[in-house]
Amino acid sequence: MAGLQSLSIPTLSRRVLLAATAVAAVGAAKASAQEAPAEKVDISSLPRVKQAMVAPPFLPEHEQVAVGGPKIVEVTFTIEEKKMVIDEDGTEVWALTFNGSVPGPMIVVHEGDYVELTLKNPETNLMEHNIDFHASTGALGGAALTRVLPGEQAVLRWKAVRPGVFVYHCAPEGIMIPYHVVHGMNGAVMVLPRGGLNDGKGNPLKYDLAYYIGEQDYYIPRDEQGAFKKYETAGEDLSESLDVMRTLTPTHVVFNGAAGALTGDGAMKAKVGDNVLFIHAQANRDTRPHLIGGHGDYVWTTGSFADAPVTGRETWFVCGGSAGAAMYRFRQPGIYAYVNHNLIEAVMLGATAHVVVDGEWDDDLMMQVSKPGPISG
Ligand SMILES: [Cu+2]
Repeated sequence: MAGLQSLSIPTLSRRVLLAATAVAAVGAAKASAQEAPAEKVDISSLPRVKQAMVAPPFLPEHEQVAVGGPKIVEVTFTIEEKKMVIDEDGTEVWALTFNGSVPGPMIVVHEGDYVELTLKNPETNLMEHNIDFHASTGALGGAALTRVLPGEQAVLRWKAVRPGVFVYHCAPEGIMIPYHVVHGMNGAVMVLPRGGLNDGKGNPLKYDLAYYIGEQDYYIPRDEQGAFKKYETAGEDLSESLDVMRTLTPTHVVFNGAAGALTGDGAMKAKVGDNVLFIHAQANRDTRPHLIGGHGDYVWTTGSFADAPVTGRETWFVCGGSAGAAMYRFRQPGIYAYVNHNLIEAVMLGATAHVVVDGEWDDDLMMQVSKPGPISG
């Protein structure tokens, strides 16, 4: 532990982060001058609901259109430092996780609701952790208020004032910020408009299914022979990991924690006619989702539901440190590959998922006019 602590850069990084916060505070003051003063809310009068977290690629049970007024949505994350296998060759990482999954579970609320998170860091863990919610406002996204050592817990409440899909991640201090993020400690929140999604022209958009894809870049150290190294405990890879991270060249780019996690038995499922919402989060690195054989009918490429979605996209951009959402109604059955369309990352580094779609084939949309055979003319 002493070794881990001494490698952080507390003073410098805190100054940089606090300076950034001060700039943000000035911006916020300017913006609020143009807005109506916020109504005082009596928190104690709001109903409380517990949201049970589920592992990705699934979303917790939720309504698309809010029922009733604002609520306090209570969620619990238990931090787990755990060894995970991340590819078919048995490559390992000591993942730092919220609730044991990479990415962490998705939280779904409506604009105007409050998220009340209990963050538990069991004493069996070795490191300090916290959480920065990009959807929240103030205190480094909550990171300054949620620093928990092993054996501690903290409770953070924040108001969901911006509709959209947003990343959250651990952000302890200095070098530990990227280290924790590239060891899996990130996830996403969806803040739905109270009336549900819409096309920006007043027409509601409902999904039949929703899936949550967390893209993770890993930087696994190699030994002299070029084989990926294995370690006995979480954090033991720190200095070697930092050397690989400095190259900015990931050894793995995967969906839901491991290459192949969303293929085969883990593949996403849908039927022809289903309107499927795909939420794609990347806490650290730019990406470009593409559904091979399909499209993005409606795409919130920046993740903001305050903006109208763009339509009819082939590939969309999700910038590092954000989440994006895309909706597609499946027209044909079959196995679709959902990829990061840097195809080197998709095929060689692991960023491929599958969607298995049942239903009737439509010859009008596509047919094989003749099978491959000898050239006849
Ligand atoms: Cu952490």
